[in-house]
Amino acid sequence: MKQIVVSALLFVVAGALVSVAAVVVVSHGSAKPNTTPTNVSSAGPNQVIEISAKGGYRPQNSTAKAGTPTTLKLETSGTFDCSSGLSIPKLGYHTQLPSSGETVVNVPPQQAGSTLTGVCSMGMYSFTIRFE
Ligand SMILES: [Cu+2]
Repeated sequence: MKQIVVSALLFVVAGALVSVAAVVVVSHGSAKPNTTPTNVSSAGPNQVIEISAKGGYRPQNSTAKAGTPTTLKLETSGTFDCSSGLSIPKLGYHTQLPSSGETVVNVPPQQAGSTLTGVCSMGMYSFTIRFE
């Protein structure tokens, strides 16, 4: 009888260890994409930054090169919320993005250490691009 209790306990402990191992593996797996900026690419002398708008902006934070002409591509896909009403105050830019499509904003070269912020029409969603 005692032996059954001991083996049941071991079974529970083993199960807990497997769960911990699974959590460690999963968290390591998801850590990588966050550190690699995949939404900024170069196209000849320009750089292209891609941001999607739907219930907010993704990614919320981007890092791009300073002193480089920049093409900002805003992607919408079935976007019917206020993130389609976009302002980039520093550029004096305001637009209503189509519910689905791609909108290009040409951004002149920015100074190192500066940031560019876009906000939705209600000021509740935003994205920030940092130039380095
Ligand atoms: Cu909003």
